[in-house]
Amino acid sequence: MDSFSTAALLVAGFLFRTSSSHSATECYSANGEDYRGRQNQTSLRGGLPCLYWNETLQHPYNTLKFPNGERGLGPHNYCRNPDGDVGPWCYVDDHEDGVYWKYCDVPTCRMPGNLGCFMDTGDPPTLTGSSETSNRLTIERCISYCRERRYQLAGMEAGYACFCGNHLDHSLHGQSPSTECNHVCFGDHTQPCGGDGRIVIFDTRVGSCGGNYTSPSGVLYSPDYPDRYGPGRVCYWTIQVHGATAILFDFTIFDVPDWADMVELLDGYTNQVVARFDGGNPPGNTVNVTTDFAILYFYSDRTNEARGFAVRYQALKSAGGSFVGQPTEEEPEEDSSATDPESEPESDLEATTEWSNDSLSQNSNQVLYVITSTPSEVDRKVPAWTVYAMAALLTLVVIATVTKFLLHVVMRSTAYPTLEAPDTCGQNVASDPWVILYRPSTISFFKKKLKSHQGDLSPLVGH
Ligand SMILES: *[C@@H]1O[C@H](CO)[C@@H](O)[C@H](O)[C@H]1NC(C)=O
Ligand SMILES: *[C@@H]1O[C@H](CO)[C@@H](O)[C@H](O)[C@H]1NC(C)=O
Ligand SMILES: *[C@@H]1O[C@H](CO)[C@@H](O)[C@H](O)[C@H]1NC(C)=O
Ligand SMILES: *[C@@H]1O[C@H](CO)[C@@H](O)[C@H](O)[C@H]1NC(C)=O
Ligand SMILES: *[C@@H]1O[C@H](CO)[C@@H](O)[C@H](O)[C@H]1NC(C)=O
Ligand SMILES: [Ca+2]
Repeated sequence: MDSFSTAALLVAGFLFRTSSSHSATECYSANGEDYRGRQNQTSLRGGLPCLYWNETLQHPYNTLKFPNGERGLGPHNYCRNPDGDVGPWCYVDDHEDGVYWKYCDVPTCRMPGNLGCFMDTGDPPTLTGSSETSNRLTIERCISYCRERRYQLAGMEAGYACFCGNHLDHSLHGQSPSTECNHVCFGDHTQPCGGDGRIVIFDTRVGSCGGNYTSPSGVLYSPDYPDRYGPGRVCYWTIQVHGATAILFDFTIFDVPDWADMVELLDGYTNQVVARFDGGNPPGNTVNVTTDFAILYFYSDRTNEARGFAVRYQALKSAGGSFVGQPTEEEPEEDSSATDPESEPESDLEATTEWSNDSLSQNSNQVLYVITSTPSEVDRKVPAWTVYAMAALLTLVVIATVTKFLLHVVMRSTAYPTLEAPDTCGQNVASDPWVILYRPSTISFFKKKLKSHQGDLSPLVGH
């Protein structure tokens, strides 16, 4: 643990700067269910054209079933996520490949705080800090795991693995289309948790209970976002933008139906409440806090949790001001802890290689064997670990053997006889059941189920 705490401290001053700005994002949810943009093909580069939702009557999602624009459907062919899948998708006409729907790679649909989907070969690993695996992994669970350990970045891979770090080297780990990070989180099948050799990386400030923001614009999320906020939460965020005459707040998501839970915006100097929202009084218009210092307050009682909120803020400067309209990074990177942002360009190569050696075995293949074990067993930061290595290995072998047997039984008893993908699963069932859980084809069992739950019995699924 010590070497990692030290490493974390060493890099605490390093700032992650994304290459892309989210100022034009069209999504604030992790899975793009709020996407209402106009991309009408599965990819901007050589994608398939989407079918019109008013012409997909043989499928579960069409304008006949949702005639009033529910879930964003309408007489158009834009990518949507009407069924709580992990990303926007659309029906496509590609019967030759047996595909009838496909995920869309929508570059403009990435929630602020999601830094993107990256390659992770494990050599060197993309994020080199602590890690855990969990068959109940969600985005929030991984983020809070990393946040508790004071990391700035949290990455999810293959649906169940969580990696922490403070730095991401773009030159070593190229960015991938969002669709390659579309494996479901094992703990929440509506959230995307990376992919096979692909890691989706989040800023650990997403979903934190409180924080201090100083950049001219940004996005704040309710505690535990994108999971539901917990009971008994009391959180404060400060937004202080020097030189601003006003700060505008715009709630892009507000799902706080309980009248006993509330969100308040306060003048940071006088502590006067400027606006108060709850289930009975949701936000309508933009809120204008006419000072350079605002406080956002959130309270939840002991019952009736919900998804929470996403609120975008933008500081205004009086005539001649430089904030307004200026392209700004929405990541709240100018945190008070960051003393010298400009002196840390993206040249942290030495640091990366330096850390990669004392890192855990981050290779996905190795992680496979601890999938059903408790998270702490991955945390192999034991001093003099060589002493324990043999014992640990022995334990893992025993666990693996037992679980392999159990899983074998489970996989047999789970009745998905028509949904198997013989090419990928057939021989692996006998040789290594772990691969079954790991393979994308297995994960699409869930998807097949999701998309077919309204009576669409076609087993054809494409990626
Ligand atoms: C997609 O939209 C663009 C612009 O609205 C249009 O030119 C194009 O024909 C559309 N493509 C399909 C496949 O509908
Ligand atoms: C679906 O909507 C498009 C665009 O409004 C329209 O051109 C098309 O004729 C509609 N199709 C049907 C079957 O109504
Ligand atoms: C925000 O600032 C306050 C006052 O300076 C400090 O007490 C608090 O710990 C800070 N919070 C975070 C999350 O940095
Ligand atoms: C917010 O208040 C400031 C100061 O009163 C004013 O200049 C600005 O126009 C207001 N903005 C909006 C959108 O109401
Ligand atoms: C890790 O350390 C070993 C031996 O100290 C060295 O040979 C290897 O190149 C190092 N790997 C990395 C990625 O730094
Ligand atoms: Ca409540």
